[in-house]
This record gives sequence, C-alpha cells and structure tokens, in this order.
Amino acid sequence: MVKIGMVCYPTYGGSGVVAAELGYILGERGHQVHFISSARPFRLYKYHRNLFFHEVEDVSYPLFKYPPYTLLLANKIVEVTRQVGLELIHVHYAIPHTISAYLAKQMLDEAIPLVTTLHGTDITLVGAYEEFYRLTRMALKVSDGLTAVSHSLAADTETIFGPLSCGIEVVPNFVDPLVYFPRPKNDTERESFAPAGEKLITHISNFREVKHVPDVIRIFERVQRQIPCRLLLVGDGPEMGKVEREVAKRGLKARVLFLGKQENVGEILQMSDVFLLPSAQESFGLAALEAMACGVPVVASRVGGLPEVVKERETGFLLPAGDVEGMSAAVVRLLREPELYERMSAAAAAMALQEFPPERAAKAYEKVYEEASKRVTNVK
Ligand code: GMT
Repeated sequence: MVKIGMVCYPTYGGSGVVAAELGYILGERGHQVHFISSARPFRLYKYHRNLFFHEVEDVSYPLFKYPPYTLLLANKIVEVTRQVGLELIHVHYAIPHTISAYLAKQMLDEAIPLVTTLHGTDITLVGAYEEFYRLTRMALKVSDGLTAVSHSLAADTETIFGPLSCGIEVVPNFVDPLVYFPRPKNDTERESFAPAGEKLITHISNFREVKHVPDVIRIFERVQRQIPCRLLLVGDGPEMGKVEREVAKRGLKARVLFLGKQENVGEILQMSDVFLLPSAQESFGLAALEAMACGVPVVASRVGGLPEVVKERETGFLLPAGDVEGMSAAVVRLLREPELYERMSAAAAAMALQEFPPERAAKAYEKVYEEASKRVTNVK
C-alpha cells in the first residue's frame, strides 16, 4: 500500500477526470490517495474509504496582484505529507503542479518520489510558450517518473524538450465499463432531445479554442440539411459566446441544445448516435474514448493521440483538422448506412473495453511508482 498525494486541476477537463478516476481504482486496490487541489475535483464525488481531499486555501494580501497558487500548493503538499506521511507525489499536468511538488520536496526532510503525468496542452501549448518553456523543461528533469497519455504525446515531448534521462512511460487513459457502456437507445431519455426518430450528434469539451467547437456547428449545419437530427453540446468554456453566435447566425437555435457542464456524461453518450471531436490538437481525446465505450462511433481530427484511440474506419472516421466537408460526409455516411453503423458501434464498444481497461492503467501506474521510488532510494 502506498500513501499517494494526487495533485490535479479540479475543473472540467480530462486531466482532472483521469486523476479522480485513477484515485478510485488505486483506492480500491488498497492505496491511500490524498487529493490536493484548489477545489474538490468534479469527478471525485463518491465517498471511498481510501480517498481524501485537502483543499489549497487562497490567501489574499494587498501586495499580491495574483494569488501565488504555486507556492500555496507547495506548502499544502508539505503540510499533508507531514500530517499523513505521504510516500509519493503524483501530479497531473506539469505546469505549475510539478514545480510546486519540486518546491515541496526541497522543504521536506525525507526524500519523496515525484511522478508527473503529462496530459497534452501542458507540453504542446502552455509548455511550449516562451514564458513557460524553461520551467516545463525543468519540471520534466526533476520528476522521478514521467508518464504521457499517448505515444504521440511522448514523442512530442522529446521533440520539443529533447531526450529525458528517466524516459517517458506511455500509460493510455482508460474508461470505467460500469459507467460507460452501450444501452439500447429506447432505454434512454433520447426522445426528449431528438423526437420522432431524429438522430442525435454530440460534442463534449471544455470549449477552448483548441477544440474547434465552431467546426462542430459548421459540420452539424451540413448534416442537418440532409438528415433530420439535433446537436447536443455539453460543457462550457471561453469559446461559448462565439459558439452561441455561430448557432444563431446559421439559424440553428431550434436544433442545438446547450446542456452546459454535466457530471454524468455516460447517460448523455448512451443516447447519442455520433460523437464529434474536430480539435486542432488532442493528445488523447478522453471524451472520444468514453463515447466509444457507449457504442458511439466517433468522427474526429487525425491529430495527436486520436489515432491511438479511434481506429480508422473501424470505430469511427478521422479526417484532417478543419476538414468540415469531409467530417460532414463521414457523419452522413454513418447515419445513412445502418450496417456500417452497427459494425462501427459494436467495434467501438468492444475496443474500449479490451484496450482501455482501468485495471491495466492502475497496474502500469503502480509500476511507475515503484521505479520512481527506486530511483529516489538509489540517489539517497
Ligand atoms: O486541453 C484540454 O482540453 C484539457 C486537458 C486537461 O486538462 O485535461 O486535456 C488533455 O488531457 C486529456 C486527459 O489526458 C486528454 O484526453 C486531452 O486529449 C488533452 N487535451 C489536449 O491535448 C488538447
């Protein structure tokens, strides 16, 4: 049993989801997991005897223009380590979490292993900004164990930051088959969203620019001209205003439903026919995997780690980012060809179950923890 300090963002976003769900599996496997974050991670809602949450409190002081979260988090990691005897720190998203954990390590008397999981934009976007490049490189170097959620992200990391002495272990994200599974469409609330047998197209994201949500609207506009259908938009974020304007401009208000942030996306996916993810960049695409697990074929961009998740022409269609015409044609094909649809839907559910089981990910992380601990012991 390991006492793990799990650091993540609490807000809607894949890295917080992965951290929370990993916490439950590790807790079930007998580890004690202490979440340290600015708020309770949104998927950490169920009680578990081995899961704990420690909030990083804000400190306001007139001289601070910005609250120094990195320092407050470092201090909290030290506090929790002393209080409960953490044996390892596992941070999700390098910036600023690895830096905080590294600072915490300097303040502690005992050496403690630090594992960083890279999720995507911490490397491909934020990490590559000039302002963060050196810090991210340092975060990679000071980690005793490094994991990436896809081979594509591991390769991008070495391309952007050069080779790393401890190497990068690829641990793909996973999906809980008890929450995400196919359900007969007439068993769901579907009728209230898409009456009279209309089709339902779904997009879930944090509505950041990188997600290309306006493309979702453009694709939907083309599809609904040919097939009676509705669009479900789940999530919220900086692009929401732009998306609402795009929907209004195209006269689609009656056909597009904005559901906002939702905790239970499993039920929404179970009533959907097609999942759209036309992102500019996606290191993994957790929402696409969740859709597949519910038997929903995916139409997405052929970028980053998406080809490691969506098997081309088996569980969905991948097209170049920005190819609105190609993606519309793929959705129309799926909705018009029942045989093709059934085959892809069944393959998607089977593949999610076989290739992305939570237990496999938990065992892989345990191995990374073991290696990182050995590395720290050898240095002592
Ligand atoms: O960039 C985001 O959309 C949020 C980010 C996050 O904070 O979780 O998502 C990244 O991590 C997810 C979980 O590992 C991946 O499924 C997403 O593909 C990845 N996003 C991008 O690479 C854009």
